[in-house]
Amino acid sequence: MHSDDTIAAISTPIGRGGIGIVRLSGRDALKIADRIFISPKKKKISATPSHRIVYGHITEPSTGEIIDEVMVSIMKAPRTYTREDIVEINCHGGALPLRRVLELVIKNGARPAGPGEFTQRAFLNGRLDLAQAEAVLDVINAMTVQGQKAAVEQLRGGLSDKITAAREQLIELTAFVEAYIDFPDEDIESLSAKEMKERALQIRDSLRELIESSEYGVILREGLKVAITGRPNVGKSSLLNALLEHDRAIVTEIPGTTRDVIEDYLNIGGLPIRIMDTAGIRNVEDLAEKEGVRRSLMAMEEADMVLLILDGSSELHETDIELIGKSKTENTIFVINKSDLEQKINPPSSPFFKGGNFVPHLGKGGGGGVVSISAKKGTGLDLLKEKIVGTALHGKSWGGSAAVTNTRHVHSLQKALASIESFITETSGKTPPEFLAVELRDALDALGEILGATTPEDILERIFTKFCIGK
Ligand SMILES: Nc1nc2c(ncn2[C@@H]2O[C@H](COP(=O)(O)OP(=O)(O)OP(=O)(O)O)[C@@H](O)[C@H]2O)c(=O)[nH]1
Ligand SMILES: [Mg+2]
Repeated sequence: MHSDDTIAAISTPIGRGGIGIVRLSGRDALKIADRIFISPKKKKISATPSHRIVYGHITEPSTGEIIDEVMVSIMKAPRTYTREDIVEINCHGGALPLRRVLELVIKNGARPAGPGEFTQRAFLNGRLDLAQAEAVLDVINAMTVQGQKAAVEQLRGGLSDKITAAREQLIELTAFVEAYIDFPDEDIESLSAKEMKERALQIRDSLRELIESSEYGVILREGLKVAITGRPNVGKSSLLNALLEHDRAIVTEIPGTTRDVIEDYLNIGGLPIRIMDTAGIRNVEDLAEKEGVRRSLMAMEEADMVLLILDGSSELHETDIELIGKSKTENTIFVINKSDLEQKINPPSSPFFKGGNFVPHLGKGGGGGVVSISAKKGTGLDLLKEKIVGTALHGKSWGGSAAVTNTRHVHSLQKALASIESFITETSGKTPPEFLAVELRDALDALGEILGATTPEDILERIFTKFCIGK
């Protein structure tokens, strides 16, 4: 059993703001607040009805010193975030008033909350299931409106409802299979093998649909890492600036301008993109540039997608050919820059393509294909953005929302799907019902992990420690 001792934390970001909140939750939250709060009419917090906000002063009881003028929100169990008594002290939003009020509540019996401990209590007390608890953090961390919408829907219980529905279908199916094990010769209401299979197929399809939605869902939540690479002076930094629509990176005509990886965020059609401009790749002696090249190669390795920039106004260089050879076909887009100048290399799709030296090296292009742009004039950028989204989603269309956004959920769904698929194969063979039931139980457990019903302790701990303190 988890404890219901009283935890406290500053729930707003540290810095200067209009207000800042010290939050208390637990058995003694009201009692502790009573010790340090004085209202003009000497009203006790514990005697105030729930879901009210009262005005007064936080006062050091031993000296009578007023620490801050505050509004205190009183929320009594069970209709609260944690299902425990909660008191929120709305202080002035400065580091000192908040820190001193927190110190005072701790001195008077509360203990500092760990990361995500309020939400963990909400989960342990049944206020939220695990998928909903995880969504709380996703709402806070969302990088695009679409990502935030998906998180709010998950917090509302949208995903949980779908998982619960699949679990209920599974439970029903398990009951039939188990009844068959227990009373094989009795004339009980039993589903024929064909009917069992049909039900299992339905469950399989709904799991598949959820897994499919995760293709873009996971990008929505985690963002897509895109590295811009190529040899020096091809226009990598110019492209970064053009995409961001401001001069983020230094651009000069001198090769070797960028030395370090420069990162920024970009929103392309609702997908959050972490875009990285890198040092131009070439053999150099200069130590700083050499390190830059090493980091470029690392960024290229780590990226989900690579934009390999080639300078269309010059012949393919040995380094270009080397980089083309190194690039992974499925996640590289070949970007031919400087289309405003006379072209020496052209993509096969270009009307200017004369079958020059381009074909043998690029062929049909990377998984993302070939796109011709001018970073300087801003032409071709819309097509490039389309290609980035298309490559990220493997050419599938996207409605802008996603039921599954979390890789942990994807893994559990895949486990459940594998079990259901084995069940389907085995119902067609001679597998004894005992074994069939095992497959269904495994699928049930895997889905239970998403909601927190069957999630191991260490995973639970890992989930909540990712939260900020005070949430
Ligand atoms: N005409 C033309 N020039 C361009 C274009 N894009 C970049 N340039 C020029 O090419 C030169 C190099 O551009 P950068 O963006 O610094 O190239 P880079 O690939 O970042 O170079 P390094 O950081 O040295 O690796 C600059 O003089 C740019 O103005 C383009 O589309 N057309
Ligand atoms: Mg550069």
